[in-house]
Amino acid sequence: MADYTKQLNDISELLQKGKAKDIALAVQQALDDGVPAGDILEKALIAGMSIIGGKFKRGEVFVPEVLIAARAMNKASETLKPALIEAGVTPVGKALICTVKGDLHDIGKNLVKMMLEGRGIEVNDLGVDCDTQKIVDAVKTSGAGVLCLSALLTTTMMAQKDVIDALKNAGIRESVKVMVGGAPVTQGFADEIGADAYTSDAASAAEVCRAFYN
Ligand code: B1M
Repeated sequence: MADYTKQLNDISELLQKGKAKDIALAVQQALDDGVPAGDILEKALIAGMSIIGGKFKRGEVFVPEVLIAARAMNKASETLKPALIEAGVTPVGKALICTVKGDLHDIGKNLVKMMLEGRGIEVNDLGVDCDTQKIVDAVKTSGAGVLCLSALLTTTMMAQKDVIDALKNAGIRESVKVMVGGAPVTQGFADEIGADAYTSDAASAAEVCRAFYN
């Protein structure tokens, strides 16, 4: 069997350095050379994103580096997508994400989204200032297994509780795992409102979310 280790490592490096243009070319070259699309996804892209996630968690890289790595990930994914579809490589699961009602902060949410995608999870982004009923409707129709709620304001974190209560009232609370996060949110608050998980950062959110699909 051919050894594509160097090519996969090079792609992972390009991702970590955020080289969006170069990574698209490298992924195309790897595909042309016969590297399986699933290996490029798992062993180069997701592996690279996990490394960045770990560094972010340890304070070794910061938001800008994560954002440019994520941009490179998106570029590489675009190139890879047709081959993945052809190879029948499907995401491990689907998640919904949004910033809750009244809250316009989206940088943290976007980071969480990118980290989830980097772990092979398909993410449907409902945006910011997201109406509670819209979230409930999306849970009903999307088939997502995990719902990720972000809140950055002490005045909006209660909207995370509103969503959980609305899911209960709609009789669909058990159909989805609810993850909460954002600067003012704590484990104690998450427990109080009946969330399934709280994480303080995007990399941990991706780890916990991925574990829900195992
Ligand atoms: Co606003 N803002 N802001 N703001 N803003 C804060 C949050 C604030 C702490 C600033 C301050 O006063 N020191 C303060 C909140 C105070 C409070 O509630 N206790 C505040 C305020 C008051 C406001 C306004 C009310 C200001 C005003 O208009 N008077 C207003 C509210 C608007 C609204 O939402 N309705 C407002 C507006 C804005 C801007 C639009 C100018 C801008 C947002 C731009 C944007 O997001 N596109 C903004 C910004 C940039 C900030 C600060 C400076 C930075 C937030 C940020 O992006 N951090 C912020 C002060 C600060 O945090 N230092 C502040 C970087 C980001 C990567 O971190 O979002 O925490 P964060 O995400 C982290 C984790 O929390 C976690 O992972 C991420 C990375 O690891 N995480 C999750 C997030 N979601 C998660 C979900 C998960 C798990 C983890 O699972 C589902």
